[in-house]
Amino acid sequence: MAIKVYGYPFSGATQRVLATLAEKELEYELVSIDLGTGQHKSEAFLKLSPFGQVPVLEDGDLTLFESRAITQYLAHTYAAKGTPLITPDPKKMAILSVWTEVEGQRFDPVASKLVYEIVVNPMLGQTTDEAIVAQYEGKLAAVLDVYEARLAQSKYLGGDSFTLADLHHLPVINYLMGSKIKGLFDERPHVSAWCADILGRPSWKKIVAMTKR
Ligand SMILES: N[C@@H](CCC(=O)N[C@@H](CS)C(=O)NCC(=O)O)C(=O)O
Repeated sequence: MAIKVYGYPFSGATQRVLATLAEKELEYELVSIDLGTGQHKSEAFLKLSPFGQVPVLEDGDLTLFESRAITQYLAHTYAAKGTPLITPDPKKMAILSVWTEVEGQRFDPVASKLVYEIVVNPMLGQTTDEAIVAQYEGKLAAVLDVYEARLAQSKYLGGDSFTLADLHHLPVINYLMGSKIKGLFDERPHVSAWCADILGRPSWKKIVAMTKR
């Protein structure tokens, strides 16, 4: 049975899963869930995703929610296909896991808050709270200082090659690059080079093109 993704093209979490499928060169069917009409809170969808959020992945008899759990499942299950987004070496995998945790625990809560204030609120006709933006800019700068030090020593966050630790950042960085927050990435040379590298991957360009249709 083909892989199915229930998602919304503008959802960063959905894009994270689609980018992984593209890197793994896997075919899939995208089932559109319209967040605008509240389809994600319907009784039918809550059976797949109990918190009423996209994305959901179905692969045969397995149903998963939480984008980062889905990317890990895909990377392990289809290890032999496409880009190896994880490593079989336990020590290298532990380091990679440190940086996937850093993305989820340190980067995402701060960076996503900025995406909501600067990108999503204006789209919904709501105002941006500049005090919150200033506060979270400071928090993101502190996280990016750690990234700058890491990337001065390692080409990618998780190690020598592109892995899930880098991929998980793509949707949120892509949104912030179109905003005034771009400067925080640009002023750190190693972070800036890393962003250009990962955003320039053909797999990611495919996802961006899809959301512009
Ligand atoms: N931790 C979840 C977050 C998923 C998430 O926040 N999805 C958003 C779209 S990006 C959503 O469905 N929002 C609708 C809602 O929460 O009601 C994941 O990574 O999958």
